[in-house]
Amino acid sequence: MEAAACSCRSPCLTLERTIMKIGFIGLPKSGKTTLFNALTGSSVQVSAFPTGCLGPNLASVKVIDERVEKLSAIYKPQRQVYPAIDIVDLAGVNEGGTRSEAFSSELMKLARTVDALSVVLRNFQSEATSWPAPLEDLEKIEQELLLADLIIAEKRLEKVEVGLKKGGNGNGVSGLKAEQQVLQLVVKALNEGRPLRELEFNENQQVLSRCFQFLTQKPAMVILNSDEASAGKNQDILQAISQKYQSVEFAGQLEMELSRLDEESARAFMADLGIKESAKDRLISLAYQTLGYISFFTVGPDEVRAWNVRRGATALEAAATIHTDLAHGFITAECFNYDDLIAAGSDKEVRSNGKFRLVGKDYIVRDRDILSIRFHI
Ligand SMILES: Nc1nc2c(ncn2[C@@H]2O[C@H](COP(=O)(O)OP(=O)(O)O)[C@@H](O)[C@H]2O)c(=O)[nH]1
Ligand SMILES: [Mg+2]
Repeated sequence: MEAAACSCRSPCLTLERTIMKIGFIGLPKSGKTTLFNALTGSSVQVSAFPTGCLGPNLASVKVIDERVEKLSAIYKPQRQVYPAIDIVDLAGVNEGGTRSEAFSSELMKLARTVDALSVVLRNFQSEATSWPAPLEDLEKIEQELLLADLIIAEKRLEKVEVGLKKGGNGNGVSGLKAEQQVLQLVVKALNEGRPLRELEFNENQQVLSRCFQFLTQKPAMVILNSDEASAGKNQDILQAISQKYQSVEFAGQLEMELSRLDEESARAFMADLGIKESAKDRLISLAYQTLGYISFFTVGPDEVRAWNVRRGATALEAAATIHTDLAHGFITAECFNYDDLIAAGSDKEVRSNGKFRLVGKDYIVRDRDILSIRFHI
């Protein structure tokens, strides 16, 4: 495919497509809304004191992938498309609730719809909060999530067992038995204090368990929200968290202030403070790691676009991500590597260097692959 020159101003259009939804969950006053503002450039009110029942906040952040920019410099496409991440600030649902009722059932219901949870831990003290105890808070949140899943699993198990006693309804027995078996495993693990993401379900069990949108089965990461003075000096806490979770430390308050500056002042401030990457970039890379996503690209004069698939996905799955028709009619995929393209300058050169390949549907896509799917209708 030769790079075609575009006569219009390039790029004409940039689009965003949501690829994942991340829910911020944490005890009241842990700084969820502050971080939400910092990461999404929003200005939702934050408060040291209970603010009553507010709805959850939702915003999208564009994943600015500089590789899309570099590819666009070569292909001069009509439009560039970036992935976007939806961030849900799950706060507000029970804002002001006491610690013993930190999470309402409404909040749990909403949390079930996200792809990954991001637990926000307070590691600062304010006029309305006690001395920070992030590890204790993490344990408390874990307990709440385990309990929320246990209630759902036990309730359903009871119903399934009643159904089985009644002999099921005809050919429904085997389905109920399979469900009973999964739920028994789930209840056992939860009673032992094990989050469901630690269980190794077979494919069928995975499918069954996913129907329940269990919270402890979701990929989870941790944000340690530290005060400015201690940020960067909490290795012991981060070390303890990293036994179980991918984590990152933010100075939320400072990040929110930074996000309100214009780009140039923010850059100067960050340089002064020795901050190399914005909170948004760090959260994005944490989310990719937690969800195990990699990027591949499609290129051409119409569109240069970054896509995401989970690590280990095949060319067929990548094709399905683009469009189901491409997967159904999959013939082969033309494949070359982003780094080879940048080094060579054009895909014509990549071809003549012998770095251009045709791969089959079982090919495991690598991060930075550039794919073009050949398919029939
Ligand atoms: N010192 C300090 N205060 C913070 C930080 N993040 C949030 N706060 C303050 O903590 C209070 C609660 O923050 P908020 O974002 O509303 O918490 P939420 O209830 O989890 O949404 C507010 O007064 C914030 O200004 C931080 O990183 N450092
Ligand atoms: Mg809030």
